[in-house]
Amino acid sequence: MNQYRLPSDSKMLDSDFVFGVATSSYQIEGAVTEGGRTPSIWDTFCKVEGKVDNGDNGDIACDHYHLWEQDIEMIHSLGVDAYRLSIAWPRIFPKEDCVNPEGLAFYDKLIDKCHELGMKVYVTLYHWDLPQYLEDRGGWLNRETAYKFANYADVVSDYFGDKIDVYTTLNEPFVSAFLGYRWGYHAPGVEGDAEGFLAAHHLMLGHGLAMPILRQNAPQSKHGIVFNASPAYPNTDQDQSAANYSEAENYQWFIDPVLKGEYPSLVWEHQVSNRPMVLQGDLDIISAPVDYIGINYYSRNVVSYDENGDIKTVKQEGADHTHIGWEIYPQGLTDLLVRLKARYSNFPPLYITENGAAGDDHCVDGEVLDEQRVNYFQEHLNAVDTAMRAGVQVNGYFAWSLMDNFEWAFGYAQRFGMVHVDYQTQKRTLKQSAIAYRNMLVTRSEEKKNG
Ligand code: IFM
Repeated sequence: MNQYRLPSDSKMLDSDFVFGVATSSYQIEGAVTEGGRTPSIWDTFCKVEGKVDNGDNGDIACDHYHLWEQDIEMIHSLGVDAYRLSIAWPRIFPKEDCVNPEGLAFYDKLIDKCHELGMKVYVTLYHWDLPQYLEDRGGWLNRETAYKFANYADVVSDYFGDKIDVYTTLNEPFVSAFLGYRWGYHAPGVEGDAEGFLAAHHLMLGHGLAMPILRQNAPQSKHGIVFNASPAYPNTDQDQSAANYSEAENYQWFIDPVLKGEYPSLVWEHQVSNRPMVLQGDLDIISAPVDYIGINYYSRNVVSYDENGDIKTVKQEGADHTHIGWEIYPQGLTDLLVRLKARYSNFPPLYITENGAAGDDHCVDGEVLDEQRVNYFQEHLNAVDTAMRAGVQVNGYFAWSLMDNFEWAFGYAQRFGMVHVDYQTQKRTLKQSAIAYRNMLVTRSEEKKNG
């Protein structure tokens, strides 16, 4: 298949539906000691033995800090409407309360280039690279970090204003809080249920504090937040309540405070000894109106209870999995979108801000035949289309990721890119999945031109 196909009457082919690709700063930039940048929690975490596969780190990554211009041109060559990237907080504030003009200038020229080529820019302020000096004072366990985040959002949005088309406060607060401060798989590697919930609350508070500031500084831009979400399914008929709880912790804990101004009672009652300290007024701050919500979808969770009554995920042995071990389940994306619409009557405009598959890809004679990823994208595009036909309004779709990059605790062994990166030479090669995306987008724009 050299082109993804959508039914000709699909609303995804409308001219205002946004197609894009996504990346994040630590995963692609490298140049960790250049341009005035100081360490983030990921620089520190990568040095801890056993935390990242193969001892990998983001020191060089895709060297995007130096190759940004050719990368932006490559993104443009795919025919996308928008590029979703993140800003590295330690490039902007390398030291406490000290703004680094070089950091701002790096993103400024990159954003200018995107605009020059006709692409909109979606910028995430926090995609997990917390300055290490803030972690030294407790990181997201310290309420003060929420205020530091709001200040960082102020500086960035004051500088860029409406030049950034779409601002995202946080990417996947579930992952920052629970993988970083509850289970210890991600930086900073803290383990503890209460810590996880406290970090989650402070992240959400940071989001809420930033919202009015962003609106004030960039009144023409759109402002929102991005959540990862996995629908849950019971392994047996006895496991429905496990599935309900799994969804409550996985995404309702994060979305409910924004859209309902409360934490879901299922989790609140279950986690009595791990409840975060919620001060009066916090939920009003967190529930500030958002212009959109981004949803990142990769797979589903099939769950049951183990012998201790804890919820466990049950691997679907007969099913197809990607290289990272995640089940391929496109129906889950349709189900998720339909469930979100049913749960939140006030759900704002929605974007799929990430969707993609990890492969063990190889470049042979200049070609990367990533058939599984090609099928993955086609099936997930169909899944979005099906949800839209069921009445869910989706405004855009971003493939994760533009190019292979540093996949956190998995290092470079998991390749999520539509573009292959040779880490020895930094050569980029479009995989079949990118070619199929480009061909779909070229056809779409030709049809647009011909009315
Ligand atoms: O690579 C990550 C990304 O940083 C956040 N969402 C999930 C992706 C795949 O794990």
